[in-house]
Amino acid sequence: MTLKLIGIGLSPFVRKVRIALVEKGLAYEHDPMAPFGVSAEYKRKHPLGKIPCLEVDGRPLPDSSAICAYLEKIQPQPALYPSDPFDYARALWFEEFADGGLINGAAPFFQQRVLAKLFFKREPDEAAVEKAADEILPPLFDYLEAELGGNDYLVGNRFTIADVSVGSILVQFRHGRGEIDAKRWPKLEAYVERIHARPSFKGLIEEDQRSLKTLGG
Ligand SMILES: N[C@@H](CCC(=O)N[C@@H](CS)C(=O)NCC(=O)O)C(=O)O
Repeated sequence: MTLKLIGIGLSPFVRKVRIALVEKGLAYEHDPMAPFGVSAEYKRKHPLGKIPCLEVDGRPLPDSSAICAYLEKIQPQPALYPSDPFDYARALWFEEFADGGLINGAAPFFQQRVLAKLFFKREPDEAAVEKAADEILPPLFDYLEAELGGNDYLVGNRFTIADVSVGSILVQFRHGRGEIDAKRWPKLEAYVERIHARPSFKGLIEEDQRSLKTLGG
């Protein structure tokens, strides 16, 4: 079976899939396509024109959540989804929390402070960053702080797709010089340090840093 992942590594959703691939020890080919002005041919694979898309023996499978669920079926160990029914559903919820909420607070940091300059040759809109920092992120960080409680991980106190999803979005935030106030969110800050230090995250974060340097960031 051949796996080919389409999508630039700087995307948090591509990173999420790559972390799952690394954690599971699955070999794959990588086409680092950026999601700007995508071709009609790509839209036949992913009708929303977004990244990532995984090709399995040439068959397209769009969307990071669908892809990660597929990877779990073909390579069940190490498991990224809990077996307990409630924890399983909570892990899925955190995927949605990351994709449908946290990304809206993290993306302005990356878009304004990294992409604006490197790809769009314009100055960052710091007001958009400030709005994300002051209005969007604090209630979401409060929620994560409370959900972590005394645990090292978000669900069932073991590393799951919840941590892959949330952690990958927070890589974006950090690439955009976002900082979690350790006085206000001490558990979240320690959690992000812990998750980002995992070899799967660390290797990809370092790869991002090299790409950003090459691009001139
Ligand atoms: N729910 C999707 C989100 C994918 C997504 O939003 N990808 C962004 C890049 S980070 C994208 O392709 N944006 C281009 C666009 O929306 O046209 C997933 O999990 O795969």
